[in-house]
Amino acid sequence: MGFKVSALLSAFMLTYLLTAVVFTSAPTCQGKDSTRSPKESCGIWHQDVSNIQEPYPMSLVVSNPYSTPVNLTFTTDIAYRGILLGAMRKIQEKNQNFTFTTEENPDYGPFLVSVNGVPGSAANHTYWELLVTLLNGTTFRPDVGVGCYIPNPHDTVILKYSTWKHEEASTVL
Ligand code: B12
Repeated sequence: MGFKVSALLSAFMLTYLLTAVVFTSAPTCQGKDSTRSPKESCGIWHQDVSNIQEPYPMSLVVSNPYSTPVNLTFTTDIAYRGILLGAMRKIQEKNQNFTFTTEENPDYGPFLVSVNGVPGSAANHTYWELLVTLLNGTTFRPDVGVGCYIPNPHDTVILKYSTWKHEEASTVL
């Protein structure tokens, strides 16, 4: 009888000890994570925030020689490496005196059709030209449209109501 009781007690103690060992050596969050990528822990993906970049400022000038005033200037913050179209939408949301429309081109994305109610016209050879003045004062004509251009910090983007010459339409513009 005494033997049975001590055997039972031993079995109980063994179970107790084994349980403790199993639980303490189970992969806790910290234990296992040290061998994993720092971004992943306990099956949760942690964003590496050290790499997130701040938005930056840019300006937008609407330039139409047939309007008064000729130039209207707007400013906005643009998401890190955000596209010009996004900045234009932000400006449109916040300013009553800036509106624009685009038309989707199957090859090149959005074509800027009108600004502040003034549309370009194939018949009159008019269009909204996209120009950019960099912080260093250099002005250039991007070789992509509003859906692809990624403004640099402090860019001044100019939407200029312009005309194109007939022969230009047969060259690379
Ligand atoms: C003619 C032409 C224009 C004319 C179109 C006038 C017209 N109604 O015919 C005008 C002067 C308006 C023009 C403007 C621009 N253009 Co352009 N254009 C061309 C060109 C030389 C020929 C297009 C063509 O007639 N194709 C034949 C017809 C039958 O095909 P289509 O699909 O109907 O052509 C239409 C489109 O090409 C569209 N279109 C023309 N340019 C652009 C630009 C963009 C971004 C979009 C979405 C559509 C578009 O207009 C054409 C007529 O409807 C091409 C280069 C080439 N050799 O192909 C550049 C080209 C298409 N244009 C280009 C660019 C960059 C522009 C501008 C953004 C330049 C600027 N910085 O202002 C602006 C557009 C601004 C805006 N408002 O969105 C680039 C596009 C590259 C890209 N990946 O985005 C190209 C490829 C030249 C280049 N630099 O390599 N363009």
